[in-house]
Amino acid sequence: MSTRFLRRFPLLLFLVSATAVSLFHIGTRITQMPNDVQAQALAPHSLVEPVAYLPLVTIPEAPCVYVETNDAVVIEIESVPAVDDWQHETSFPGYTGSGYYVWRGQNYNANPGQAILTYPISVTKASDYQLNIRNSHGTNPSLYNDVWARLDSGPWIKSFSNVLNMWTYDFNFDQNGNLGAAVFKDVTPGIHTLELSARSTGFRLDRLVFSANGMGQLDSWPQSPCVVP
Ligand SMILES: [Ca+2]
Repeated sequence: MSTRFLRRFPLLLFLVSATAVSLFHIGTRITQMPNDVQAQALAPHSLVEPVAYLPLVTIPEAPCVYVETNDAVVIEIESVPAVDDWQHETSFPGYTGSGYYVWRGQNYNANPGQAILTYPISVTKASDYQLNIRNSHGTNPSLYNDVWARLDSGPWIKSFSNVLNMWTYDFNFDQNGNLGAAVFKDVTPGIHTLELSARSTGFRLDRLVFSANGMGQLDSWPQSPCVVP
């Protein structure tokens, strides 16, 4: 198509020019790819390999031990991680600390050792020690009212309260039908492991007091320090 011919038809000249400009722009856009895409296209493959990250290394904290002060170890139940169907709740008012644990799993009336909460403790005095767990339960004074407890891998003991629908330190052992205060005999100075395992659905545990000779328990007693031995 000669220039002379196009000059005779201005509209045709315009259309040919516009088409040429458009093709130039398309070509320009293709060469103006984002820098990262160009880099992948142009750079040696090894330069765009993802960085190989080292796995995160977490150093486990040494477990701390709750140390007796003034003949008692005081621990909020929720101080240790909840396991299994132990639930951290706050809906039943009057708890101490940041809440309480309630067992929401099945009853384990005949098979202790399920869903164990573990409390390492340290005492300085050789003595009998009484365990009082601040607890509550609903429904019936003598139903859904217990938990298993043991010290240092000893026998699991059914531990119960008959106080209905209020927080109480009433806490007793049922040792094959012999009912009495929850006392561990002849505890020696040093580190011990107190464990609780699930028994009754709906039984709430708030805080525990482990005290020499059953000296008592008060909400105002501060939590014992937890010290890495
Ligand atoms: Ca609590």
